[in-house]
Amino acid sequence: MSEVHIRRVPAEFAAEAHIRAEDYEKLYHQSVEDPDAFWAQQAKDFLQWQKPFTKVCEEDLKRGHAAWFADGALNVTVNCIDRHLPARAQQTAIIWEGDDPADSKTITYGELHEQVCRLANLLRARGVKKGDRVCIYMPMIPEAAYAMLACARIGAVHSVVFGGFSPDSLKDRILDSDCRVVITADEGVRGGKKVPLKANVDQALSSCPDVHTAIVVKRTGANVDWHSKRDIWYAESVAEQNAECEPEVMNAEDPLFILYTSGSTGKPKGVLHTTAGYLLMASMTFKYTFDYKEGDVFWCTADVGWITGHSYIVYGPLSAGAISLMFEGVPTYPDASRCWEVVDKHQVNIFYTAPTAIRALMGAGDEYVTKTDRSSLKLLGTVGEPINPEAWEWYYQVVGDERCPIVDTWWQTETGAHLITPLPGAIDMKPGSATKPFFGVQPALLDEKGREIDGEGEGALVMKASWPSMIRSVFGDHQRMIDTYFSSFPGYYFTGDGARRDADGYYWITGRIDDVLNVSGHRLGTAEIESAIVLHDDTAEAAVVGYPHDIKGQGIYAYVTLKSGHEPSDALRQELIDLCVKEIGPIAKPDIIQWAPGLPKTRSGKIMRRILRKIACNELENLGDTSTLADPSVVDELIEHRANC
Ligand code: 6R9
Repeated sequence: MSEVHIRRVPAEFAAEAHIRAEDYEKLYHQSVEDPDAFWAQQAKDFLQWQKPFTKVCEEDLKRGHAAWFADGALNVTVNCIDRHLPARAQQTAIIWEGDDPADSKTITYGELHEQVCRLANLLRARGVKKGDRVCIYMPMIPEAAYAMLACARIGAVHSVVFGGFSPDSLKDRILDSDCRVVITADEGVRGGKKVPLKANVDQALSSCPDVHTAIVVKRTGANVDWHSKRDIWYAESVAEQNAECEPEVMNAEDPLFILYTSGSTGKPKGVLHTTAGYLLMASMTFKYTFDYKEGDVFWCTADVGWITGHSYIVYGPLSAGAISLMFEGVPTYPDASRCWEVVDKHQVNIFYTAPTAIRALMGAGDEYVTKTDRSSLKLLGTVGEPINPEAWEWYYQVVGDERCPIVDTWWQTETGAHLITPLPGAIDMKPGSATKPFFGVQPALLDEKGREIDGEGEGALVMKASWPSMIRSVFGDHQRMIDTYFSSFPGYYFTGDGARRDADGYYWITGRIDDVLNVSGHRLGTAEIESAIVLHDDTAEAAVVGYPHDIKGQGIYAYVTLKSGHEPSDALRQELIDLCVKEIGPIAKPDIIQWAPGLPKTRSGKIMRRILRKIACNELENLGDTSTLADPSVVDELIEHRANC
């Protein structure tokens, strides 16, 4: 391994930080020695309760069970809005920066309160009750946050579906969680292009007869089809509603939201998060990982359709009374200076993005960065995939002028909040390492036999104890949650990632060890893409693997076998790509399709993905044992016709 360049916590930063090295050691120790006392204190400090809790944690990881603060009651929006009003009604809650650099506005906590209450009342008026599911399919506009919070206000469970997903994906998600109401917009705007959200909803809803209401924000004013029994305009309808709305009193363990994510098998799962534990960790990690101080402007570039947007655009920042910047566009539009121009325009102090964006901007050239000022920046963050040290150094030196610590935050949809991350005033950075566990988090590495590895080593990354924002269920299929996360290694939560621990106890995430791809920081199951490809009449079989991609981290490499009598062609290749886009969305577009007369299979018929991965990665010298293959000659054939990448 090349030598690791340790970046020390800058002394000036540490001096002002919420958590310094000695605090981290002490608090971490407390948090794992006496978790109940630690978390009880945090839950009192960070959250406002309508009914205090007397229980802290009940857990039995063997059954995948955890409940936190179970007899307490609170409302998330009281915590994210109402309790800030006495001091911050006039303070900005959300800065919105449109796709067009000329478009921006601010929303104060007072305005946020009014908007959320009006929409919550509208939902109630349309029959939505506590526990009902509401689908949100929106562009990155403030109404997306209002919609999430309006659900939380009345105890409805939101299911945000990323606006880049296709009508088919949207339909599957609406049906799976039985949403009866959809909140959307006429169109979205990203990078100067329009996204036909309402048309996608119309298409999806043609197969969702139980959806009785679609609330439509007018974003572009485009002409859209109208179903007068079902569709209502957002602005007109909320204007008729009362500006006050009594918050529903929620039990700590009542569901807050469902968010679909890809796994190694089958359709995406609806990860279910509950109220108090989720909010506590979103709030706490927001404050400590980003060392957020009163008045700082915080910008997370994620979409609200992903967990990062949930926890670090909406719930974390707003629960802390922070100023959260929401960006509608993309980092390269109008050009690769956009992020830094937005930083200067709104005097952003903390900037949080994905390695794929950093690599893309790095590729565009330093001058896009250096021509901007960026002196407002104090801290930088990354999330979504491992960051290669070269991109880390560029981010540190060119974007942050060697002044801003970088927090490389490891976590998942299922974890709700950061689990392994530097705390910037406390933990020295090593480029490429997510460093150390957050308070209360107890990672372990297991070998193939499921034994814990002590000290330095590499293995499957698991958690030995629950944490407040742990996944509680897979919506509609609790057993699937137990099977996916709690069965491979009984008594542990299994992350699906591999990791290495170095001599200093730092964690280095090595990537997924299951059949999940990470393409530009987006999770995709290989099985989902394969199912889309084999929907085509000409295809017999498909096997999808990842391969290293300079910008995306991983690219999608699909091996496709055609039915006999069908010939490969460029037109067919395009049809298969289009099918993936239609079934899943543009993020699932295969980068490479290799026609495969046969796939390497064991005698029992299992596809040997290990071999396909090596061929895709061009690691041909070390294919491992191929003697168990039913027909070893297919490997030579695949190598001979390997696609160039
Ligand atoms: C938050 C989020 C989760 C998967 C996770 C891992 C990868 C996320 C990472 C990272 C290395 C980091 N991942 N953060 N890998 N370093 N800092 O991305 O959630 O979309 O559910 O993806 O992303 O493989 O298992 P999600």
